[in-house]
Amino acid sequence: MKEILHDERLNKLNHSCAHLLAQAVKHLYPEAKFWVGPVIEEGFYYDIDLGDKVITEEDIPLIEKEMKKIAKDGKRIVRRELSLEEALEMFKDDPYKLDLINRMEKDAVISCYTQGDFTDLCRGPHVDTVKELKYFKLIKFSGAYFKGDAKNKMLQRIYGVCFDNEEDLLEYLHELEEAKLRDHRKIGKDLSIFMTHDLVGKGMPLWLPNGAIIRKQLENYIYEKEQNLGYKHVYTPCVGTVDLYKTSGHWDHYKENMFPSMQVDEESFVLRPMNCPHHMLVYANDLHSYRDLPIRIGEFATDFRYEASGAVKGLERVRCMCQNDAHLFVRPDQIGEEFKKVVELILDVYKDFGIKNYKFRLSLRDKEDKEKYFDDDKMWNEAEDKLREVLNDFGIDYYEAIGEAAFYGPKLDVEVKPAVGPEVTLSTCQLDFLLPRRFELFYIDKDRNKQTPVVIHRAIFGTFDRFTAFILEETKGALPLWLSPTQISIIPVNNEYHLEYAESIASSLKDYRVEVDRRSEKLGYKLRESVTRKIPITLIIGQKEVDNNNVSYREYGSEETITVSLEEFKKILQEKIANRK
Ligand code: TSB
Ligand code: ZN
Repeated sequence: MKEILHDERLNKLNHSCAHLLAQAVKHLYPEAKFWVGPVIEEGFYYDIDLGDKVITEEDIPLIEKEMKKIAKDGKRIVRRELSLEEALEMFKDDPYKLDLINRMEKDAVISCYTQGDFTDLCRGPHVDTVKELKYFKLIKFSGAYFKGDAKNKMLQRIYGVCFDNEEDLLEYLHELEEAKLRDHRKIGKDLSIFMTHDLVGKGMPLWLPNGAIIRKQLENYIYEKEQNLGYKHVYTPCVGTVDLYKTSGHWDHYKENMFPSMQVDEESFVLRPMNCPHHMLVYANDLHSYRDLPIRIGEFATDFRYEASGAVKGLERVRCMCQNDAHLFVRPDQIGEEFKKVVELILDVYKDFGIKNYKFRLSLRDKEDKEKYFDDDKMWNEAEDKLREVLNDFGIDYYEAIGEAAFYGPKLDVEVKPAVGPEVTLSTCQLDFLLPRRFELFYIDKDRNKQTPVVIHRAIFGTFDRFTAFILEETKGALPLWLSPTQISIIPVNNEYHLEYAESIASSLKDYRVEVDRRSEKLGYKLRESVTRKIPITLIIGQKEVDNNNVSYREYGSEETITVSLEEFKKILQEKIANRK
């Protein structure tokens, strides 16, 4: 995809196109008032106050038409610098621009740009004339709260993009279409993987039977890996008392991400946003010697987080999620080794799933943000240095991000790019010197003294929700055999003659998720549907197969039909499953 934000020419074009959009909107809706219209990675948008009017699908072509008309007219784009008084006078009837002017630095240069009958407060830079704006498209629209705050008025946001030539625009639009087809929300619906319902609530997906199969397979897969690495799994409640979260520090540092508390008899509960406090208590339930460490407590744990309603997205960003979580309690001398094992596990899992496009991000605290991060420079410096040291020893490429750490410590996040929208974190591995102290955890060292363990928080899939969303997009819904809800579809060519044999094959494939297509539709129709449903293997059973007592199969994505004995077919299946192909 073209770099819009960081390419000087494209940046200017998109910036000017945002003004063109505003001008066209003003022509069509003279009452319109404009907040901000920045250039973003994918083009530009403008946030517009249209009173009670809500932009609809029908408005977009009209606005675009007006934009084309203005562009053709070819007015020059003229910059003018203003004194503060002039600016205040010029925009005196525009509360949004006044807000911007009043928040400008004292000696900032105030400028405006005029094109024909439209003037906007703006820093620039712009192209010389609107004539240069030829290859643009309005992409989408949505509501957006003024200043991103749900307590404020909802404005109308219109997104667009502008290029230098037609070829680039068409290529971009093509990529956009492709991305929409890959969007897990579409695939999730088409393949009946999950649903949402207003009565359940925003960001609270319901996993349908097909989705439940995928999730179970993922659980089995990672459980087996974790068993082999010495993890012990637990089940703990998805609520805790407010006191639990006060002890952990979440109440002070993570409250805005939590659902409000609820009173039951004398206890005040919260839906848990994280599982660490529960696991700390599990650790504290036993006495531990230095020889017992590391202790690795894992859980597939349901959490609830308050995510802004505009941010929730399919399975990728939800308010009710299930983490593939674990907390590793280690001695200080074990941090490096244990951290390395987690990174190895991440790499191992990514290899199994064929995930190649990802970035490691070292997420550090923002020293100024005293509200989010507990105030202990020594502890932070120690934790951040330790992480850097491990990463450098391990030799993995990473970049650093200030202000992205958890409140209790720095972390290594793995970032991936969804089909639509900005990057998200999948796996995470976090170092924590704080919570063990707050819960007064200890182990007995060689000299029989109490020592505080260090905790490593880690989630390999992140959440089953986000991971499933990602895998659906990576595979475009064509999941590998072992993960696929329906693994094999058996199509009798003619029910009258071939159904019985097809059924007998189905019974001998009881270890697999098999469907017999008994409908009296044409073969071509059934085959097409098997492909639409992205079923990995389709068996076609006709007279030849009945006569020779064998099977003919096609794999998803291939036109080739292969005929083998049933025994041979079973071997092929076993091999594919064993290799997680
Ligand atoms: C790893 N206490 C740690 C844990 O022990 C923790 O909760 N870390 S986290 O906040 O980073 O969350 C773990 C993972 O959950 C993230 O890496 C991300 O992949 C996933 N996640 C976070 N928020 C959401 C959400 N709203 N929807 C779906 N997945 C999410
Ligand atoms: Zn944790």
